[in-house]
Amino acid sequence: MYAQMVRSTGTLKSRAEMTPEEAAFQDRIDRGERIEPQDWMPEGYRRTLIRQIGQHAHSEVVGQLPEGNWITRAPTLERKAILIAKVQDEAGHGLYLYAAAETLGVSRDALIEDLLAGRMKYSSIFNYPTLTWADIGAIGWLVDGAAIMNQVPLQRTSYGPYARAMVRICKEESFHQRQGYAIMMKMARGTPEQREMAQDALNRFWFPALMMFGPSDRDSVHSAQSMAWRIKINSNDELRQKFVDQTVPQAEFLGLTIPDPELRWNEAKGGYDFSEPDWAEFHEVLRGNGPCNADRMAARRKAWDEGAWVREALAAHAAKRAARPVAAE
Ligand code: BYC
Repeated sequence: MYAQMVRSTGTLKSRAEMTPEEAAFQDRIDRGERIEPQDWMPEGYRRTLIRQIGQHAHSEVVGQLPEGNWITRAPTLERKAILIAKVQDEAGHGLYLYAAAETLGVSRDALIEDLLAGRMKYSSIFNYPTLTWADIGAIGWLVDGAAIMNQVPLQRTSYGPYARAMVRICKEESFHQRQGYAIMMKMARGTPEQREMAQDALNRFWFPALMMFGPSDRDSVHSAQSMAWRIKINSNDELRQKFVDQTVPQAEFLGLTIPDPELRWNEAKGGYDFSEPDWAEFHEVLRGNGPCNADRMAARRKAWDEGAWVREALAAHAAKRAARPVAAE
């Protein structure tokens, strides 16, 4: 119902083609006003938000799986406590985002059913395995780092509930990024074997992290309309470039090598030139053929099925309370 039906061809409606309501709405966006749930909005705006916020919520929840995999194997008690807190934060982010999506008139159950039926996506990055402890460092450093790059501008997105959810999420993401970088520092300054693990994690996560920003601008289906509506503030390539420019000096500080022979500083543009990710691999992962897609969906289905009795109990309790005479309250 949502994801696959919202297609922008990259051509936007001209002012002359807009209805008076659409033109007034666009004026509000252009003035930088926030849109709130009770306000009139074009159906495409509502559906685009449901798609993006819903996918974002799913990503947070599925994103618990690769890191949750290491909670029982964290090397120290302190690392275990930190990782548990981080994974719990991701569940919280999912909750804020599902709640923001619900303000658009869609239920959380419907969104989850769309995910489980393959009608909605989640971020490609979570279809890669976490093979060593260094991967937990690389995820915090690169994956949360990429997430922050994408989400800081979204604090200024046009839809109020989404923008407000982002404020809190970004605060927590910066802690996540730092804990990942702290793990990488420890590993990079450790034994030769630990250093090798850190480099190997960077080698495996670098290009998947670049894919998190979405296809290149020339292939992005939704960017033009989403940017006109300020659902997105920056294009996919702009954010990818900023991420590379920010991350290369961090890798240098660690003494690690970014696995890209084409990476070099471009004085004229004031940023790095770098290789694009393998877009064929990206599309394969989106089609469900990444290394962990089947495992991730199986885990989500199991959690949904095993939680059915909790949902039923909560619904029964709420119905009982609603039926109770007011005087008895
Ligand atoms: N993975 O027209 P485009 C986290 C899809 S979680 C999968 O450029 P758009 C974290 C896209 O959906 C981070 N699919 O799309 C959690 C579209 O397909 P549909 C999650 C992708 O929406 C736990 C098609 O490709 N962050 O931080 O304008 C632990 C064409 O793309 C991906 C968010 O969700 C991808 N990487 O731009 C640690 C941020 N890229 O929907 C960390 C909010 C593209 O037509 N979302 N697709 O079937 C966004 O900013 C935008 O949705 C995107 C894509 C930049 C991701």
